[in-house]
Amino acid sequence: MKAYLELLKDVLDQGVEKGDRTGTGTISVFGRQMRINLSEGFPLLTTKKLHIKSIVHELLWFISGSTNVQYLRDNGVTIWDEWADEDGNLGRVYGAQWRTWLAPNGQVIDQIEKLIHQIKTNPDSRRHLVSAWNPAEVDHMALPPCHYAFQFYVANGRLSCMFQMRSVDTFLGLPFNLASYALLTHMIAQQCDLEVGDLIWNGGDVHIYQNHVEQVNKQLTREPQELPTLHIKRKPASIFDYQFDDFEFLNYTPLPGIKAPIAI
Ligand code: U5P
Repeated sequence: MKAYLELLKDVLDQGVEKGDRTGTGTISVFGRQMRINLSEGFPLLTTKKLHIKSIVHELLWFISGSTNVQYLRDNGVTIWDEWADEDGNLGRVYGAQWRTWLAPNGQVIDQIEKLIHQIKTNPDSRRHLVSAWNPAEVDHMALPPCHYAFQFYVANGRLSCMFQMRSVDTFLGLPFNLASYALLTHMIAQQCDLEVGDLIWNGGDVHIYQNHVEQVNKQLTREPQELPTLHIKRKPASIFDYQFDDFEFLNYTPLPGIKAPIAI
């Protein structure tokens, strides 16, 4: 994950001071890419400890199609709490767009089911794409999608994933997002009998919040450790049948966590 540390440095060095919706203030650059070879290890940050539980539960929750925080709360995951209404609802966020995109003719489109079917039956297709950015519903979401689209690619028996983020909280958000899409790629590869290839991240407004600069500088003094590996204990019947306990992260020995305030 040297690439991640280089990105932090790049934003600090090249970034401009920019105001933002939360009023916190950021240092920001526009347009960056990172490529991670998933066969070299699972990209969980090692220069600070990540809360793996939140990453796994959030992804299972997206895939389930749910847009209510109850499942997350039941599992001790609080990352979406700030945005939920009093009933725990978030509106038409990720789960809704991934699983129940509403077409004008009344059809309900399950993008995830379609995606897996396509990868299995027509791996060379250049249309392995899921979009969470739905202009018709973006005003009905507690938070418009930050990671708004992803595409898969199959070559030489390997599955690669490229995902797009319009807005990137490089210190707090990005490590989570990278791990989440890496996990999704491993799951889909398993379902489609493929090996994992590359994970490619594209960022639009890539920023470091002003109140994360001290933490970033601390992280930049740290040496990356060896990456962990992911072990999936069984092959569930479909992408919709994974459970939290199916995943084991072996040899994750990160340096201690670094606390930072989240901008809401
Ligand atoms: N954010 C992420 N990753 C996520 C969700 C949110 O980095 O998965 C961050 C965005 O980068 C931004 C904030 O800092 O949350 C959302 O604010 P806005 O871009 O909608 O104004």
